[in-house]
Amino acid sequence: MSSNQGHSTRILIIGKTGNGKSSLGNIILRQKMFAVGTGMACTTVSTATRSSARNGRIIEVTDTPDLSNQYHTVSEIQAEVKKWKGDPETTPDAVLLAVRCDVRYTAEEFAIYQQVKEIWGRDLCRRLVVAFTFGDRQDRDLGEELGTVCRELNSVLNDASDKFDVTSRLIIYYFISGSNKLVNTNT
Ligand SMILES: Nc1nc2c(ncn2[C@@H]2O[C@H](COP(=O)(O)OP(=O)(O)O)[C@@H](O)[C@H]2O)c(=O)[nH]1
Ligand SMILES: [Mg+2]
Repeated sequence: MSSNQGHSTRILIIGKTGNGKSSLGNIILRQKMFAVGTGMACTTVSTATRSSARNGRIIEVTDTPDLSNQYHTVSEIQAEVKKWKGDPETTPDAVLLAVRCDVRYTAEEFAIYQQVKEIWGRDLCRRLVVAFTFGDRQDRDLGEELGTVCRELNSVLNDASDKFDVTSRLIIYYFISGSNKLVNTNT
């Protein structure tokens, strides 16, 4: 990840292949800068950072591969997560965990999230935002849906102090209009 340039906001997107990470990155940047997968193909094979300027602020988005597809040994996973975290000057302001809201959150997804948290450390939680994707396929009200989520997803939402959003646009709005601090975009 490149170094901070004054007002830049760094956003890291993580999660399972097919959960819409690259699409989310493109929404945030408002440009098609990340290749979006089709069918079962997982296009994102390595971490990539793209940026765009908005209201005088640089938004830097890092798209990542699915750790469970791309890496097989614990040390490979540790090295990748440490790369994502960077050093204190370059650590992302927000970590968006892409979770589909139209299908069940799986134990496998939870396990990989826990692994990331263990390597990154507790500091991950204050940067964490659950970015629900596939909102267009969800016909129930999200608030209602969240009342019935599984224990694993509840635990992730707890870690994120209930910072979640369906489109990510609001999150970015707060970043560029506010003081670069993470706030609950749902209030
Ligand atoms: N219906 C719908 N499809 C989506 C959404 N986000 C992504 N997709 C589709 O899901 C597939 C995987 O998306 P991609 O962004 O590559 O996911 P990634 O593997 O997590 O990077 C692509 O066919 C996208 O067009 C969404 O919010 N709604
Ligand atoms: Mg991708």
